[in-house]
Amino acid sequence: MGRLIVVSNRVAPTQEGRPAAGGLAVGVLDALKETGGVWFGWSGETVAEPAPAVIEQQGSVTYATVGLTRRDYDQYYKGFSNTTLWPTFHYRNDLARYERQEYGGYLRVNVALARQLQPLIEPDDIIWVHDYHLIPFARCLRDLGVKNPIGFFLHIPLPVPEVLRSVPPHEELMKFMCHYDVVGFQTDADRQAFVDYIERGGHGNASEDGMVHAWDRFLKVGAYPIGIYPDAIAKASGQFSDRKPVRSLRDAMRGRKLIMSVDRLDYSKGLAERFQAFERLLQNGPGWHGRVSLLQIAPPTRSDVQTYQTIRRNLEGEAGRINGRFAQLDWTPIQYLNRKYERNLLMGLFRLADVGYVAPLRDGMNLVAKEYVASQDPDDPGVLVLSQFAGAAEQMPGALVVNPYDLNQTAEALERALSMPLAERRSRYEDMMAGLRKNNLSVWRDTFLDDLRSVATAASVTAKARSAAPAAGAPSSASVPAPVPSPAAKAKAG
Ligand code: ADQ
Repeated sequence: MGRLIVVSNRVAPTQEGRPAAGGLAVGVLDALKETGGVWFGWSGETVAEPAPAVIEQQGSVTYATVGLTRRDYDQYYKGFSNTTLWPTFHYRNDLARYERQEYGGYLRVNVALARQLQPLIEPDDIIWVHDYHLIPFARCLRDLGVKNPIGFFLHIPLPVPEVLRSVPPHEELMKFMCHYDVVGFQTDADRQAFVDYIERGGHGNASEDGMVHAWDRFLKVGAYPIGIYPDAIAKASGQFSDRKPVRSLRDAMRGRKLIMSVDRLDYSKGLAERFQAFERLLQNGPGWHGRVSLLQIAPPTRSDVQTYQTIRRNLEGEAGRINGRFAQLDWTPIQYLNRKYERNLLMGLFRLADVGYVAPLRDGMNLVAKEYVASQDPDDPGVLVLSQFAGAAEQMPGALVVNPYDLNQTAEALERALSMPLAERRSRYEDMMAGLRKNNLSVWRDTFLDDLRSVATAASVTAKARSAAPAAGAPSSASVPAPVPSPAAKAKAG
């Protein structure tokens, strides 16, 4: 069996134990360590001149990283990826900006990265590309003659067609997506948004078995919700629950209840609304004054993008305002920390919290929701309050699901979570743990890769059959993948 090559914008820090804030990094590294393989992408450094990939072997994983020039970084990463795609895909068109030059940079970097990867690819490898930075990547590899199976997984939501169409090159982007053999989304709603775009736009159609035929391409499209390893997290949280920082927090709580939130500092995470719903809890329930605190951990990311600077200032203002309104000499309602924590320690902190408060305005999945549940003490578990707009809500029936825009409803859910009897907490926890075990991270990886292998095998069988009997004609059903000439080969043939 060939190697797995994972391609993502950013290759995570390779030193063990270093905090990796970001769900993709956490999910991909865990998945890759088990199978072994190559992880290719940006090193996180900016360089004066492009240089060949730096190769580093660590255990079963080969890291191949490249630097980006300042211009590439500005146009591809900061520009089109994070100022056009990220906000729009999270339904924040109001924060999105489109610049044609930045889109040009996005395409240029995809081509350059594909050129850097191509010499490292062996004939039996399968290639798994991740996330919105790299939508055109399969097309770029095909242009270079790469024939290997290539799959794509989108970690963030895909918006409905009306919203997607606000990105000027939307059609080209969706066409690029169709150059993959398998395209995976976090939820069925995201998968449906893609199918709707294709079908309502008259670009093609989908069949019952998940195959899509569009722009002369056949591909498999499905929902592959990302998971975690709940038992490993449960073990780590138990082991770390006695570490010094966890003990200090426990002592500082002095018997008060703890609501905890952990997110990258991002406007999609709904942090201001979260603070305001907590404020509503205190406003409507004076009995909670001095008896409950909210701990919000939110390390800054993308700090050089303007909207991220604005949100940071706003949140500091909100936390200060709410604390000023309610704080007592010996009680600060909101503790707001802008830092990363070592992963296992974070799980130990989760175990201490009575409520896991995960209320993004939009989120592809949200791993924190899953990690919080897995970190709980089975004999005395906390309660998850979860936004209906996180992909995780499709999968976590034991959570108290809220609309984060409804501050009263969210405050009521917090109140209910804080007061929930043990028997109900246990039963909700057990339901969710069963689901987390059933759909763990290996299931995510293996289901996706099995689909990628079988679609690729079916395509090559069809290709062989066709070349053996050219008169046999086109496949009789849309569910049979057709062989796909690369755009370069097509151009030659045409
Ligand atoms: P993110 O938007 O980064 O991921 P999320 O899924 O919550 O969101 O993952 C964050 C990860 O970073 C978690 O594993 C968390 O423990 C870790 N983390 C966060 N803050 C941290 C801190 N202060 N210190 C240490 N670790 C921290 C994207 C999509 C999500 C999708 C994931 C995975 O936006 O919707 O769930 O990819 O597909």
